[in-house]
Amino acid sequence: MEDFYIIHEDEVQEIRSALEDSSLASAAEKIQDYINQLDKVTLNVAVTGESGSGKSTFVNAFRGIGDEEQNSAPTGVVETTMKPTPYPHPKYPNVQVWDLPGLGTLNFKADTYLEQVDFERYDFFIIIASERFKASNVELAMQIQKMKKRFYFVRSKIDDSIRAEKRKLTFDQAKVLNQIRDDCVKGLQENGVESPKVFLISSFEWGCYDFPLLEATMEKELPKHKRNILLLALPNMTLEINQRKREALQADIWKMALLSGTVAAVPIPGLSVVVDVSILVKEITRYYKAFGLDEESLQNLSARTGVPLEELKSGLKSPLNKEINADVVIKLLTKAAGASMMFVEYLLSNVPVVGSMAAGGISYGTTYYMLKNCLDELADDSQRVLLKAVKQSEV
Ligand SMILES: Nc1nc2c(ncn2[C@@H]2O[C@H](COP(=O)(O)OP(=O)(O)OP(=O)(O)O)[C@@H](O)[C@H]2O)c(=O)[nH]1
Ligand SMILES: [Mg+2]
Repeated sequence: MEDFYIIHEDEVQEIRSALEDSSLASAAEKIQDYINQLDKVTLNVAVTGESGSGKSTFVNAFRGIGDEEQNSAPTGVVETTMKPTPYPHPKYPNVQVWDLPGLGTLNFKADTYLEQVDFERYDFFIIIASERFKASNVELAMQIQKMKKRFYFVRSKIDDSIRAEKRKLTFDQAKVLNQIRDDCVKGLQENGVESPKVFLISSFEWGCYDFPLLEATMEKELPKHKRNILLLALPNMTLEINQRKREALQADIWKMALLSGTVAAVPIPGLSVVVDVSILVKEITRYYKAFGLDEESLQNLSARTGVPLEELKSGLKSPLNKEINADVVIKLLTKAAGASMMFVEYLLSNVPVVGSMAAGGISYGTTYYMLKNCLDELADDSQRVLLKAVKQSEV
């Protein structure tokens, strides 16, 4: 059987323990709680650093939008922000990126600065410098540490530094990046940070340099229940993020299949499937949102990469890009019912507890199979769009 059909062992264990220790109804209730919580998880990211270092530009890039849109943080030669300003993510409003006043603006003293910006509120801090890190950056980092919060040193505007160095005949990108990194690390060490890590990024070339590493590090260091929201909210700028989004969403499929087959499930005429279609519509919409396939996200991607919108859209193959509603889901279930027989058999033999479920293993298997197909279709579309964006903008 293809890999496609195989459920991961962890997942089988999770399904077993959800169903074996309790009734189907209470397993469904637990899943419902989990889903309700998903909607409530908040993430507050603080962006700080010297004036002009690129804080506001970073805030916008983080949310996948440009610098000149309606809800963008103002960038460039503008009056510096005097108080912490929240910028909600356009699609995940529970994710807020806070543009903090630059160090130096509030008559900065590291100990009072954190009080002034309400440090308790943030999950972690990004400290940005566009040159070497100064003593004030370090002082702030130490205070943040004392408050038991995390921070990341980010050296911005790497594209600028690379462009300047490119004029030299002996240009070697890896070498230049190492020099910048070493210089930042040295500056931090001189100010008393023991083994500093510095991420080199460009807010204009979000998928390049150390951004993927920064993303992976932030995610790893967040508490478990906050990891997915960070991952799903991030702009789809690298194949790696795309793949990890796919995995994170896939890990929820069994829960959605189980839930949709219990609480408010009704028989679908002509099918041996009992399901609550609205849960499935919501879940597939969640995929669509996470992969940035909507018009607005594609427009933003086009603006950022300079690849024409139509060119990006030519990567969209799934009919789900046109509409996701109850009729569409019922059609997909009908299709899946015909094609999922082998999968259902596999499922029943590997996860026997599913077979004894009140709503029946067939319903569960069909729904699982259908969601997995939708997820793969949308993830593949998003991957194709991303490859077009990357390929063309590099030329
Ligand atoms: N090339 C390049 N320019 C950048 C980058 N990030 C910011 N800039 C530019 O640097 C300038 C200052 O950026 P802002 O984001 O406004 O900086 P800020 O830290 O918010 O500034 P204040 O709010 O005044 O403290 C703007 O002209 C940006 O376009 C980057 O990654 N690459
Ligand atoms: Mg600013």
